[in-house]
Amino acid sequence: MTFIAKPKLHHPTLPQNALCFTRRDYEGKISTLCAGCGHDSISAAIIQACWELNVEPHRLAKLSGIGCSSKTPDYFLGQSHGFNTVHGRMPSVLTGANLANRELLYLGVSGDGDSASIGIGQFVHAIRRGVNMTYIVENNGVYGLTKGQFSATADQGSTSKRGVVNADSPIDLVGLALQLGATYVGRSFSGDKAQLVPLIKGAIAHRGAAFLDVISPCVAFNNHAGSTKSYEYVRAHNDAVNRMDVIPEREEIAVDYAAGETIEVEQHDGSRLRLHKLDPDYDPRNRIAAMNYVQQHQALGEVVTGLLYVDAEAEDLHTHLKTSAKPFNQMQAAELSPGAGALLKINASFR
Ligand SMILES: Cc1ncc(C[n+]2csc(CCOP(=O)(O)OP(=O)(O)O)c2C)c(N)n1
Ligand code: SF4
Ligand SMILES: [Mg+2]
Repeated sequence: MTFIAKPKLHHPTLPQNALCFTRRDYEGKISTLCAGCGHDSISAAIIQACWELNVEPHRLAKLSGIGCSSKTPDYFLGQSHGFNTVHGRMPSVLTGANLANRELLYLGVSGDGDSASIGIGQFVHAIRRGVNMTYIVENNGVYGLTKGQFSATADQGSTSKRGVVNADSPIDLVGLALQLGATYVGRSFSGDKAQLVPLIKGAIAHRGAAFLDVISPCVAFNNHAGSTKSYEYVRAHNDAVNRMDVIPEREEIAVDYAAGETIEVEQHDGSRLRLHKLDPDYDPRNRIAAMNYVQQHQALGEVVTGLLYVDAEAEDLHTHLKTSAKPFNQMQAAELSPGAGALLKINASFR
């Protein structure tokens, strides 16, 4: 993987978070993506979210597949654990890592090609199992790295840079995630940092499968008239249902909206999601209503964004499997291998 290291100089006046880290401490190497690529804005939003949440870099594991989007973990959180897996295989590697050590925060970064084509089987199972993770798809409607072929999320009737019309129906990853039981689902736009940063913070604070579909224009292959994933199209058709603030435990609420204009959702870690309603009828606590709303507005050509669904009482895979709370790397050999007697007992229980 090509990369350029960043100079280590820090300006002494840079603001610090509660851990005395500046934003620079959450950066990675210099990006080699095309200037203007939406993916770089998502990296910046991840850096901002982790800095604001006071995430200890060594407590986070970032995993990805293959693609321009999957290269981005090299460009943020340079002091965190990282695993650039095989094309479409990030979800199973993330699931395995999570089962071995539940004490880390897991961030999966993928592309629409990586997750909606070769990796779709992996994507759906990680979501339906409720793996505790933040899963971000940087969705540009094309395979950017391999020169701009339509991906499975490209809208029917949208055109390629050369004018070829896409005849296939698109896969809507938000609709899939909702149907599969994801317990935190959002959609955003790489060009809307004010919406994206709190969505990422809420996803990291969420326990369970958190999925974010982030429309991220590919300036090299999919930013022309006729594309539905261009900067211009998304700005013109963005239907934001809410705006969110993430309020850490015990912190005062800074902005007060009138009654009826907000919904407050408390998450298991004590943080509160404060949702300012932009559509007065939209309630993100209702999965079926969310599915209907997204489908109806999509049919009108709108791009529905915001926190679309949240289940604050969500459980995760560890709860379902009743796994040990102790990470494998803290167990001694005797705990990891209870011996032949224990195996005989397990075998006997199946007879
Ligand atoms: C097994 C395998 N098949 C195909 C490829 C070729 N390949 C590399 S990236 C890619 C698609 C990437 O698209 P996407 O996930 O949307 O990422 P983007 O570059 O658009 O961010 C493909 C098909 C590969 N690397 N490995
Ligand atoms: S080819 Fe597209 S997705 Fe890849 S870096 Fe360039 S603009 Fe971004
Ligand atoms: Mg893509």
